[in-house]
Amino acid sequence: MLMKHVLPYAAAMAAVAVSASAAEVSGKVSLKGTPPPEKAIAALKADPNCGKANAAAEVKTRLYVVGADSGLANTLVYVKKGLEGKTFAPSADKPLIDQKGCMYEPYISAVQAGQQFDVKNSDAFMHNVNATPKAAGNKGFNFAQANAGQVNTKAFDKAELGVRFACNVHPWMIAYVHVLENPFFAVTDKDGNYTFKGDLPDGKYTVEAFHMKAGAVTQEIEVKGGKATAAFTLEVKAQ
Ligand SMILES: [Cu+2]
Repeated sequence: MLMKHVLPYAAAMAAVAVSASAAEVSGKVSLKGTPPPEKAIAALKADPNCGKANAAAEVKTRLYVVGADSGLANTLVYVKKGLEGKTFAPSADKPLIDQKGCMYEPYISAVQAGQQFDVKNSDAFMHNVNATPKAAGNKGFNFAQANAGQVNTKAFDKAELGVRFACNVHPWMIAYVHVLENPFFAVTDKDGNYTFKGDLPDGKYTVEAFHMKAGAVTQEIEVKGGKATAAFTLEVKAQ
């Protein structure tokens, strides 16, 4: 008698939980064409602090980082259309933008509008963090981090692709932070793979793959039973 009532209820709750929170969109971004070779950053090596911090390493630009099977790293993949009128509370996760060996790590990152992120100096000398968003409602900032381990927490209020971060002490230090309206986004890993998960309802969406150098391409996807996969190809742009 008891079992008869309890089991169907438990099964129904499990089904609800699956459809409401376990959507997963994944795939790979590939690069077509041969990118120009990345350049060694001579000014970094010439700087006393930064040269010492990278004594053993060759440090290069990261304009096109390509991994296994032409997979393109550092590409933002995000739901661009299909969620109009819906709002999503920003994640409580705080991504880290680090300054290590006179380079920003990661080079490309992504947050939701309103989501806090940490900016850290892991070097034992000063950097300054000069962020220059362009979208109305986004405030820029420029502060120094003099000591190793210093962390400042920031957020941007409005969606904007490619907010530029620079260090004026070390002009080669550049990073970009993408700010998205919804939480359904990811940045590709070293081999061009991406996955984003969350409370994305079944349905049709326009998803965009966006790379700072190779540009953008969009694709219509359908999330069915909480799943979708989408592969993207971007092309090397003429310099
Ligand atoms: Cu610096």
